[in-house]
Amino acid sequence: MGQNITEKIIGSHLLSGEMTSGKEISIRIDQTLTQDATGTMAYLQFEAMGVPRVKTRLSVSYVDHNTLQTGFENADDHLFLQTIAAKYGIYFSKPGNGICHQVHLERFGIPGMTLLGSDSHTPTAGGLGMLAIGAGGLDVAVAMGGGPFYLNMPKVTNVKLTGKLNPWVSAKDVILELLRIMSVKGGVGRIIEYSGEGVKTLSVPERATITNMGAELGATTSIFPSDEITLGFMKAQKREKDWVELCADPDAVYNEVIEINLSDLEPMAAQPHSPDNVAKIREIGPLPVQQVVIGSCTNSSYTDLMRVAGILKGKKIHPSVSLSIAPGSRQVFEMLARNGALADIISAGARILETACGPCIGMGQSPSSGAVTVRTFNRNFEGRSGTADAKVYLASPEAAAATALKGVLTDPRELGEFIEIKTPDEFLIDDSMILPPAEDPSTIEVLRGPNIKPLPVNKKLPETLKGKALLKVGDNITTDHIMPAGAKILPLRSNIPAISQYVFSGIDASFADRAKEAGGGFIIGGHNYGQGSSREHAALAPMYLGIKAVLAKSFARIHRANLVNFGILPLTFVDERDYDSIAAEDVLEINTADLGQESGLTVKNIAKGTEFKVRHDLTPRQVEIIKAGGLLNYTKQATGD
Ligand code: MIC
Ligand code: SF4
Repeated sequence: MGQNITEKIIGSHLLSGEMTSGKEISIRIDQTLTQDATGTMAYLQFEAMGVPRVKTRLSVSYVDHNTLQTGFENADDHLFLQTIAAKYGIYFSKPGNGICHQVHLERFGIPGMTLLGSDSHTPTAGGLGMLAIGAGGLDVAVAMGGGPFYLNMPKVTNVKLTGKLNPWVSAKDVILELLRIMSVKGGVGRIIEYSGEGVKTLSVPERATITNMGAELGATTSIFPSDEITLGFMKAQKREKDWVELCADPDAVYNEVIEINLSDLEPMAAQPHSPDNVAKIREIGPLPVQQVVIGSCTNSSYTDLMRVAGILKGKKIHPSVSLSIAPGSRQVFEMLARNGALADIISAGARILETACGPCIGMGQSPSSGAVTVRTFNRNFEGRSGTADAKVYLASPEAAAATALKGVLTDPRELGEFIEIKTPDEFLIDDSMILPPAEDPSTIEVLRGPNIKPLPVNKKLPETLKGKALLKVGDNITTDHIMPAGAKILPLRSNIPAISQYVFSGIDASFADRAKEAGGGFIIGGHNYGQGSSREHAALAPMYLGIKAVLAKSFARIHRANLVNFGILPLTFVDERDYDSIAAEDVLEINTADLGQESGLTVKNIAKGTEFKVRHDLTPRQVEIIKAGGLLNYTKQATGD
């Protein structure tokens, strides 16, 4: 029987288990990436493992999230990251060099290889035919130390693309259409594999926009074939020696197939406050817009910004709109500057930001109260922009630029003649802001400013967990709800005692104090609890506050793995009606002696005098991790340290 691309790559990297969907497997990781907001923890964890040098083929540490330096904290973190990278054999991409996923696509991604990144949009490299997965920092640290990456073998969903995008319809519209079809939960436990005639019509950056936002489907990753188009892109990056061809066998089988005819698509937008709340722009109706932001790892490639420049050329933005643009990488930025496109953008009235995540993670450019903001990003969760009542719409760069000119949400087809932009035959290559590791590690002193606090340690799992249901939340709670980001909180990513004060602060500002006072307790969640980012702080900080278990209807993959890594039990209701029976403040008791049994656990609701069953679906290995109080304790136990 023929194989699909997923099976080919997993098969050639398989270390344990069988490729049967739902079963635990482990794979060898060729490359890792980290970004600064998750990286400091990942490297502290790597350091704690005592491995002298990374064992991957390539590991890169990027600084792109916390680049707004309003105090010493972020700059301290940058220095720590630079020195620890030099010491342990890791390449260091300096702040200003670009967003991790864009730079990795340009300079490092290799078809057929595996990449594990401490950022949920790591699947961007799937646009090159790489199996690229987002994970918590601790999983990435283990991979850097040469350890396997464990996951449940996903189902493979084949998205068959036919036809060709019409003028002014964009790669963003392809993934918005898929989000409309599948929803933010639809990709959970799945890898989305693209095939069909339509693939040939999409450039690598377009494919990367699509695989990037596969994260919003909840998918493990998304992947395109590696073909002539991939070769062309890699040639233009002077990396053709790394190219290999990779496609599914003609008789490959998939768990499910979805067909999208590219010719049928129209410009769309995701409306507040979820990436799957998708509608056609022409049907959303006249919507005055106060802000437009173009950038992020989803849509800030050279071709994206050249088209934006072409739309803006010789025109001025609408007087009531503020337009900000952040190029995805220094390569893109410098090319725009040299060919004059940047001048067209500036002349139209855009505010130019540094090449970084910036507004996407609430680092500046928060909109005004109640504003409508149209962004080319991948997430529009409530409050993520830094303005609690802002309304964020996600759309293509073409739609964003048209909107900036008109002052109302605009279908780019209204712009008239299409602006054709080709992928260049040669990109401008200058890797001088990517520092190679030191040849002699003993010469490097790791610099730790006062913002870098030691890792908190967890205790072994007690036999009885007793505490209050500290908070009850609904479906689709994001990691932005659990552990908010933004300019004020992000600088505390290396300081768990300080950042834990903000856990759930947008939902219930008293949460952290109540949790501390009660000596910990439980969180009650709905479906898809923990969707969104890979930030392990959404597990680590609750752990620090004494949270012992989360009882939810279902979990998002990365967050569930992070909970396990930090010794917090992820439990699901056997009967979802039991969710309704719990009230906030109820005292619950769970006996964990049966953790190893298939039968699940019993939860006593002391307040109500009732009891109900929950499942944990942990593998035997995960049971041991939870019992030890998390993966670090477990690894130390296993190695006898
Ligand atoms: C995000 O887009 O939410 C982030 C910031 O890139 C996160 C990582 C983080 O929280 O540091 C992600 O997507 O994993
Ligand atoms: Fe950065 Fe935004 Fe991409 Fe996350 S989604 S990596 S914050 S640009």
